[in-house]
Amino acid sequence: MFWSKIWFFVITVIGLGYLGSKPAEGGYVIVSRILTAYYFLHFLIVLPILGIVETPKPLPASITDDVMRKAKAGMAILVLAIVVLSGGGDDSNDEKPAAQATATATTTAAAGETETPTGTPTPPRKRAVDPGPLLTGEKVVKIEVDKGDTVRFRARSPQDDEVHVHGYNLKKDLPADQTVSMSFKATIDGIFEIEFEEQGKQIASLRVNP
Ligand SMILES: [Cu+2]
Repeated sequence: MFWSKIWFFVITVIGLGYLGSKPAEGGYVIVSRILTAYYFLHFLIVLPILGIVETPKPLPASITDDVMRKAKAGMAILVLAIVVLSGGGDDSNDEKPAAQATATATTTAAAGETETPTGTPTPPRKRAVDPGPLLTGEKVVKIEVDKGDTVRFRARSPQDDEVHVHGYNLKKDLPADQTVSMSFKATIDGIFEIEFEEQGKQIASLRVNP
């Protein structure tokens, strides 16, 4: 009883919304008046009367029972919907997982090959060497090592230049916009300038501790 009234009310509200966008003339006005009357009727008369005349459903044994029963029904509908949707989908959906599975299988196999140690005992894999700071000349980078260590850095310049490590008197060509790596053993202790030779710009300060 109540639910049928609810739908009447919903239709009334939607109808009023629609009519509100129409010009206030002719049939629109008449229908609007009827719907408006029903709108107020719903609150002022229908609802109070419903409270008196309608017979409530029997109380469930417990709230949990009732909720669980509805939840189960909801789950059944959800499962059904998923089955229908997945079954009704286009074929590309079916192919994707297969392709993925193949890809996964291949990568796993590939990974397996590289990971599997070969017959000869291999030394533990060395950690990737830190290529050192990237020197661009924006600021003078401080590099500090102990004597005997390896000095590593990279340099990059927007124009052709040459990297010059003073003291060690090492030079390396630096083509424009190319990152050039340098590494050498720190055999002389002291503080040395590293610069873009052509630009006469210091890019790093190398400190070799004795
Ligand atoms: Cu120089």
